Amino acid sequence: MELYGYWRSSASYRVRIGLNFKRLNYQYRPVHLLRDGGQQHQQAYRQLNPNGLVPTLVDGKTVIHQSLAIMEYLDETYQGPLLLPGTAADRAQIRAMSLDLASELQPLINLRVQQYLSATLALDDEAKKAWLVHWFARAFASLELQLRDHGSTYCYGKQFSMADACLVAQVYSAERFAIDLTPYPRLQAIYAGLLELPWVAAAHPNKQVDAEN
Ligand SMILES: N[C@@H](CCC(=O)N[C@@H](CS)C(=O)NCC(=O)O)C(=O)O
Repeated sequence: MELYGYWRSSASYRVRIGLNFKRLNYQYRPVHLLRDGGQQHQQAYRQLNPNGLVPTLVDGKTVIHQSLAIMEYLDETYQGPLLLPGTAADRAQIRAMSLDLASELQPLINLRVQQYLSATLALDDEAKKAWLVHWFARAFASLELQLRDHGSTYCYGKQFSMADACLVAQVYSAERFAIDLTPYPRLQAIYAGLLELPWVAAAHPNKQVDAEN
């Protein structure tokens, strides 16, 4: 398999965690989101991912975009520990938490949105920071309540799941943007524990071949 990604892309980070968790080997193909005007916009890459976003997974003739679709594909195609374990109700809860992070929050803080805020709406750095703080606070306040009801070591139940991959990647982004995490003690505790897991540690942005630390 080949994974097209970018070291500090949260969506790529989620999938790296998922691949490592399932102990699947893959070739990592870096796509630099800033260099050359953004390599995600180049024609050759757009043929793999019409959205011009990372990640994209190539598995033989199968090409998949959207990190959550990729992780569900891995679960349904390859043996090993499940990213969506449990009953239908458990899996629905795991999907709901994952979507809260990957589909409600992350698009609002994505590079192309940040670029639009600056270039088209002419927002300055202070206004852009206020935008980030607002959307992170709404999403993380909701997540903190869900973790109170469903989480302990992990986001949901007693097993690692796709929701944990999403949490790690989104909290990493929050740290990058210097978001205050003190109102979310459960989130912080679960995040700290997850970072110790070997399949999470190996997926960290700083450990990727394209990292620019
Ligand atoms: N919903 C998509 C989001 C993908 C996405 O937003 N990727 C970002 C990096 S985290 C990206 O490629 N941004 C490039 C850009 O905005 O031009 C997924 O989960 O795969």
